[in-house]
Amino acid sequence: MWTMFFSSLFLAASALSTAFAAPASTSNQLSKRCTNSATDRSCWGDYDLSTNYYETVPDTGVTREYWFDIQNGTASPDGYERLVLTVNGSFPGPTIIAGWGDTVVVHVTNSMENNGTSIHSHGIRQNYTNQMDGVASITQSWDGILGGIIINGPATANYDVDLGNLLLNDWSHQTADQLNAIAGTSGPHTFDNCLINSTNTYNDSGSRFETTFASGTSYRLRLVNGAADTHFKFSIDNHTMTVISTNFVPIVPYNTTMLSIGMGERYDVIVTADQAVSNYWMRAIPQETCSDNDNVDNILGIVRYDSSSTADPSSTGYDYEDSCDDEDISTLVPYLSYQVGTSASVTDDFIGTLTGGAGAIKWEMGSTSFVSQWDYPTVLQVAEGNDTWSAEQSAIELPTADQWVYFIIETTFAQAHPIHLHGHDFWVLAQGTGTYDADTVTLTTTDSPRRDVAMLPGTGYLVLAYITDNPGAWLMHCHIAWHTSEGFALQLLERESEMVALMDVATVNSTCANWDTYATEDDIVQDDAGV
Ligand SMILES: *[C@@H]1O[C@H](CO)[C@@H](O)[C@H](O)[C@H]1NC(C)=O
Ligand SMILES: *[C@@H]1O[C@H](CO)[C@@H](O)[C@H](O)[C@H]1NC(C)=O
Ligand SMILES: *[C@@H]1O[C@H](CO)[C@@H](O)[C@H](O)[C@H]1NC(C)=O
Ligand SMILES: *[C@@H]1O[C@H](CO)[C@@H](O)[C@H](O)[C@H]1NC(C)=O
Ligand SMILES: *[C@@H]1O[C@H](CO)[C@@H](O)[C@H](O)[C@H]1NC(C)=O
Ligand SMILES: *[C@@H]1O[C@H](CO)[C@@H](O)[C@H](O)[C@H]1NC(C)=O
Ligand SMILES: *[C@@H]1O[C@H](CO)[C@@H](O)[C@H](O)[C@H]1NC(C)=O
Ligand SMILES: *[C@@H]1O[C@H](CO)[C@@H](O)[C@H](O)[C@H]1NC(C)=O
Ligand SMILES: *[C@@H]1O[C@H](CO)[C@@H](O)[C@H](O)[C@H]1NC(C)=O
Ligand SMILES: *[C@@H]1O[C@H](CO)[C@@H](O)[C@H](O)[C@H]1NC(C)=O
Ligand SMILES: [Cu+2]
Repeated sequence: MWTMFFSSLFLAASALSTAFAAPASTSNQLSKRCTNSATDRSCWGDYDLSTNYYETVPDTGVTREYWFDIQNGTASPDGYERLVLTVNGSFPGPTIIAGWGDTVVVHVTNSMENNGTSIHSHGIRQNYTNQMDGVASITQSWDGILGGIIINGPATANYDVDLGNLLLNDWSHQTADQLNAIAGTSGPHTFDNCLINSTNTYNDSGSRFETTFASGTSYRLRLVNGAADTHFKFSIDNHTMTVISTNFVPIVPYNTTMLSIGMGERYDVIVTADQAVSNYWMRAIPQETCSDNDNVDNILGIVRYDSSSTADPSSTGYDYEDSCDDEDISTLVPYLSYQVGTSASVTDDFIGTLTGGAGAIKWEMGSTSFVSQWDYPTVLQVAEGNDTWSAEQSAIELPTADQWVYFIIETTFAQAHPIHLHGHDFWVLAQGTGTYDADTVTLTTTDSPRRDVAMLPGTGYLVLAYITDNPGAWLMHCHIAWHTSEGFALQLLERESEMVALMDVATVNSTCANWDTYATEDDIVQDDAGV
C-alpha cells in the first residue's frame, strides 16, 4: 500500500523458503565449502545454516529477471468456468526461483482494463528496501494474481527430491470483488470449494491434484496457505511429515501427522515414501471453527506409489481436532539461535474489534479502522516531510534504531485472526485464550518461534516482539482478505528519518502522478481500507 499506489493487489501468495536443492549455476558462484546434496542439505557454498541471515547474505552476483503480464481472463480450476485475473495467462502465475543471495528483478505490465495493481512479495523482508514492498490491496489478489517464490539455500534435514510449492487456497465461483461486497455488508460468505495446487473437483467436474512417490524416496513439499479466508489442517494418510521451516525460517525438525496452517503461513515438510505401495489421500481440511466451505470433505489430492493406478485411495485420515490454532510455540524452534531482547523499549497493546453498523462491517486494530490513501501513500508523505498523521492512517512511530518492541494483540470476539507483519520476522512470545494478564501469562523468551504470520486465537491474545532494524513504513494486519479490506491493519513508521535517503523519490513522484491521472480519467473510487 504505501509503496503502491494502486487498488488492486497482488501477488500475495508466495512461498518462500530459504532452502532447497541448488541450481548448480548459483552454487558455483560461491567458493565451495561443501556441496548441497541429498545427503547434506545443511550448507550453501561458503555459507550454511549457522549463518546469521539477518546480517549476512551470500553475494552471488546473479540477477534473475522476470516479466509478468497481468491479464483478465477465465479459468476453470474445479470445472466451473469463471472470470479470473492471471499472470501471463496462468493461475497461479510463474514461480520465481532464485538462489540465496541472488538479486531478483520483476517487471510488471498491467493489461487489465479496469484495475490498477501492485505486487507484494509476501514474507520477503525487504531489508532497507521498503519502497519495493508493494503492499497489496485486497480483492483482485484472490482472483488469481499470485505466484510462488522459491529461494534455494540450506535446509535443516535431508531429502531427495524437491516437489516445489504446494499452494492451498479457497475458491468461489464468484469473483473476489463480489465476495468482498458480501463480506462488507453481511459477513463472510461460504466458499464453494478449495484448491490443492490450483485444482480440485466439484460436483464431479474438475480433477484432483496427484503426485507420484517412489518407494524409499524422500520429498520436500513447500506448503503455502494462500487462502482469502480458510484455515487448513494438512496431512497425507499413513505418512508422517518432518517439518523443517516456518515462514522461511529454518527450524529444528519435528514430526507430525497433521499440520495446522493459517492464512499467509508457510511450512516446508519432508515426507518419506515409507509405506506400502498403494494410493493415499492428501487432505487440506478447512477448519470449520473459522472457515465456511460447501465442499469441506472433498478437498483432497492423491499420492500414488504406482503411477499407472487410477483408483481412488481407500485410506483413512488421521484424527484431528477442528481448530484454528497455530502449531504449538514449543515445536517451532528456529535453527539459528537469535534470542529476543527481554526488556522491551516500547510496548503497545492493540485490541482487534469488530465495529460498524449493519451493512457496513469494519474492523479496528487499536482504536481506528485503518484507511490508506491511494493518491497519497505513506512514502510520498514522508518524502514531502509531512509528519501529520491522521487517526485513520493508524501510524505508530518507532523512531529509534535497534529497539525491542513488544506488541500485545487481543480480541474479545470468538474468531481467530492470522496477524502478519511486513518487513520483519517477529518473535512469538505468547498465544492463548482469555484476556492477556502480564502477571499470569509466561512469555516464551528462549527459542521463541520467529515468523511473519501467527494466529491470534479467538477470544484470546498474541504477544509478538521485533527489533527496529529495518527503516520503512510496514503494514501489520489481519491476513483474512475481508478483514484487511475492512480496516484490521496499522502501519509501523520505523525510523522515518532514515526513509527518504533509502527511497527513489523521483519514481515515487512519477508513479503517483501517473496514478492520479489514471484515477481521475477513470473515476476510480476507493471504497475500502485500500490494502
Ligand atoms: C540489511 O541492510 C543493512 C543496511 O544496508 C545491512 O547492514 C545488513 O547487512 C543487511 N542485511 C542483510 C541480511 O543483507
Ligand atoms: C510472461 O510474458 C512476458 C510478456 O509476454 C514474457 O516476456 C515473459 O517471458 C513471460 N514470463 C514467463 C515467466 O513466462
Ligand atoms: C475483466 O473483464 C470483464 C469482462 O470484460 C470486465 O467486466 C472486468 O471489468 C474486467 N476486470 C478488470 C479488473 O479489468
Ligand atoms: C476493479 O475491477 C473490478 C471488476 O471490473 C471492479 O468492480 C472494481 O470496481 C475495480 N476496482 C477499482 C478500484 O478500480
Ligand atoms: C504445484 O504447481 C507448481 C506450478 O504452479 C509446480 O511448480 C509445483 O511443482 C506443484 N507442486 C507439487 C507439489 O507438485
Ligand atoms: C452442485 O451440486 C449441488 C447438489 O446437487 C447443487 O445444489 C449445486 O447447485 C451444484 N453446484 C453447481 C455450481 O452446479
Ligand atoms: C494405513 O494405516 C492404517 C492404520 O494404521 C492401516 O490399517 C492401513 O493398513 C495402512 N494402509 C496401508 C495401505 O498400508
Ligand atoms: C521423524 O520420523 C522418522 C521416521 O518416520 C524418524 O526417522 C525421524 O528420526 C523422526 N524425526 C524426528 C525429528 O523426530
Ligand atoms: C499531510 O498529511 C496528512 C495525512 O495524510 C494530510 O491530511 C495533509 O493534507 C497533508 N498535508 C499536506 C500539506 O499535504
Ligand atoms: C517530488 O515531489 C515533491 C512534491 O510533491 C517535490 O517537493 C520533490 O522535489 C519531488 N522530488 C523529486 C525527486 O522529483
Ligand atoms: Cu481478521
